[in-house]
Amino acid sequence: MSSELRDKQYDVIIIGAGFGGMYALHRLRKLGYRVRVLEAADGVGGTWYWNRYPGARCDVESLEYSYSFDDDLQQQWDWPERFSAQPDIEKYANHVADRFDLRKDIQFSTRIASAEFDNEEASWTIRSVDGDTFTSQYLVLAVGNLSLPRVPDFPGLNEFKGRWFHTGQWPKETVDFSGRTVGVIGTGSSGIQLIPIVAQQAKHLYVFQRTANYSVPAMNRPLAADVAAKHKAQYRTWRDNAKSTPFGIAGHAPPEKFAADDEFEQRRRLFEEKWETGGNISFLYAYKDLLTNEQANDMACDFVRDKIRGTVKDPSTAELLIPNDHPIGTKRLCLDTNYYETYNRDNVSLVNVRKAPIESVTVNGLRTTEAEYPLDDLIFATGYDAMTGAILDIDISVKGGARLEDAWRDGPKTYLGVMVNGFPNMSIITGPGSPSVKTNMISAIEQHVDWITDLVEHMSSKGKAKFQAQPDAQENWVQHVNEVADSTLYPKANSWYTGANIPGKPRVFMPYVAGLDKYRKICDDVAKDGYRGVTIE
Ligand code: N01
Repeated sequence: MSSELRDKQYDVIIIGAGFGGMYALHRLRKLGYRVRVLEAADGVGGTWYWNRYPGARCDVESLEYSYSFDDDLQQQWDWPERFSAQPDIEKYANHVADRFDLRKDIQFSTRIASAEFDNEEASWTIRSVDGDTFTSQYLVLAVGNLSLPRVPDFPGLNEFKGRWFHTGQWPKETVDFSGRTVGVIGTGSSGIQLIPIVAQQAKHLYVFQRTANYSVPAMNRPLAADVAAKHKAQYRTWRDNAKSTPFGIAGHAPPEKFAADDEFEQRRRLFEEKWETGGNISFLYAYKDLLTNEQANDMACDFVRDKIRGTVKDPSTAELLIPNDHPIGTKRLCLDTNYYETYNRDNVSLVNVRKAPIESVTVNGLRTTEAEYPLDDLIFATGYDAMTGAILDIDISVKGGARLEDAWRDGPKTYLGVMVNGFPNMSIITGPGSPSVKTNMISAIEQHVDWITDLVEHMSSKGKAKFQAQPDAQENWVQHVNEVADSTLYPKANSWYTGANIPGKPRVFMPYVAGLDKYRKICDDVAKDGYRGVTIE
């Protein structure tokens, strides 16, 4: 065997150098495993590497949306703002990579095309699109939940003579929109953050909206030194408390009252207080039944609708911005700074592409069934093939056996969101069927990586070669995930949580919404029971 080939044999291959892949590398390497991370980008950060669009900012407060595994790191790192912007989060990811000397085990600019498991050898063979080959006993997919951007299939995009961008693949160079006529398609979290910033530069901004979305103010501000110091003095307690909450966030106490416990005026006061506090968790924590009881949810919707009417001066624009097709919070509740206010600017027009759908991109702009809009620049804030897209973008198979794409033809099936029957020694960080996107992602990542690392250690200590989910354990888990979702209002929205944003994608509710606290307990119990539901051989 050539030394080059030998060098490419590892205990663990991790795909992705975002927050999941970086922590998995750190943990597994510290235990003595030979680990290699393969990353398509030329830098670390995952979603925070790619999402450089103007206004990109986290919707979880930075003192909580950060690693908890190292005390010195959390004490020494200073966040400049309450909700950090993309450049600061990317800076943090780079700091972590340098501080823990991660780069030497990350191969950048390496996009993976396929991964095949050989049952005889108990090993994975992983191939890059450039033809590099790697082998490993274990494969860890840390590819992210929102990392396969989706550009709708409008005819004519190739002929467009202006510039076009997708929020999730934003260029590194600053893009200047001064003096230009710009179109934005999409009013999800990305569009809602980007629109107020682009509006300040553009000569004119057209927002092409198909579905109105709920948004609440971030009330972002610089993080005062005394606030950070107070938090840091109790950091361990904060982190421990976060573990026993559904969202993996300690800063907001779970609500105790039902919406109907309060009279109209009391409720309005509470919603107002939450609105002024800022943040989506704050708002959704107004009452304990906002996401389970339609009447309670309607009360919160009405409050936000009145806020929109009170902010947007033109009544017909306000009505168009008012969501009416889903309960609040059943799609990711957007967090904004001056989103609704932006529609009071003379240089911003809201175009209803529900009523007159987009037909095509033209040489000079965008055509709907009603009009053509001349544009210099077109921005797609059109989202992602979420949760399964980046996994299935890799051709994952077992030699002489199944392909993951076939196994998931009717929707993803996992055990605990972590592993898949028929695909041994493969684990997913924050996969479908885990709390993932319904929590503070970094809390979810740390829990997953720790659990997977413990499983690998368990295998090593017993001299075992392979693990995989048992079929009945997986079926039961999928059923449980669905039952929990069905006990809430989440399935009432056509959201990317269900795959509804991708034409032809099976409709399955993908995240586990019982809460990270309950999920953590289940995973701990499974491990204590000798990895119940997992075949280890
Ligand atoms: O994507 P989305 P996103 N014609 O899928 C529209 C996270 N995130 O990138 O609803 C016209 O939510 C589509 O319209 P409709 C967060 O979890 C977090 O904004 O399908 N319009 C919708 O308005 C978030 O949920 C942060 O009718 C079309 C928009 O495009 C997730 O990422 C920041 C269309 C897509 O919205 C994804 O958010 C940013 C078409 N053919 C993102 N196709 C923070 O941390 C699509 N649309 C704050």
